[in-house]
Amino acid sequence: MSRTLAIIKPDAVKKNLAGNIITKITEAGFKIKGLKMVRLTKDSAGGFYEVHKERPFFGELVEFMTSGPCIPIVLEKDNAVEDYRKLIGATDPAQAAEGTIRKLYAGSKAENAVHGSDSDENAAIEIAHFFSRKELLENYAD
Ligand code: 3AN
Repeated sequence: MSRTLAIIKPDAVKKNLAGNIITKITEAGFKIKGLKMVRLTKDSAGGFYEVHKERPFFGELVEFMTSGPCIPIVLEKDNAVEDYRKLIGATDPAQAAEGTIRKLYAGSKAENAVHGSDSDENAAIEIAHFFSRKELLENYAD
């Protein structure tokens, strides 16, 4: 079993798509191990996307991620990182495969409905950004 961090981004929360997206995720065999709704501050969003700090779209990305609440979710499954990225599709919804979450629900490359960790190492860092050890241990008592 491995874990990944999903985020339902502010555009999808605003469009009331959280339920549809969670259904797609659980139907694909992922177990939810942590979930909360948060409004990111600029510092928190900037820290989360630190790797993109030098990219031209960084300011826009932080602006968007702080524009409304988002829903970080810890997911567990065999091969979670890769399987979840397959489920969400390409960064640009125009390039995303049919049936993927971004093809169905994303509006643009910038406002693309969901986030997914890109490696096991980053998944651990990103999960720790939103969830304390205690929150996750409590969820493991099932
Ligand atoms: P992914 O989310 O598919 O891993 P990354 O890591 O390349 O994609 O980009 C992180 C986030 O930055 C994306 N989810 C998107 O919101 C934003 N982003 C990426 N490329 C662009 C772009 N060209 N213009 C605006 N925003 C972008």
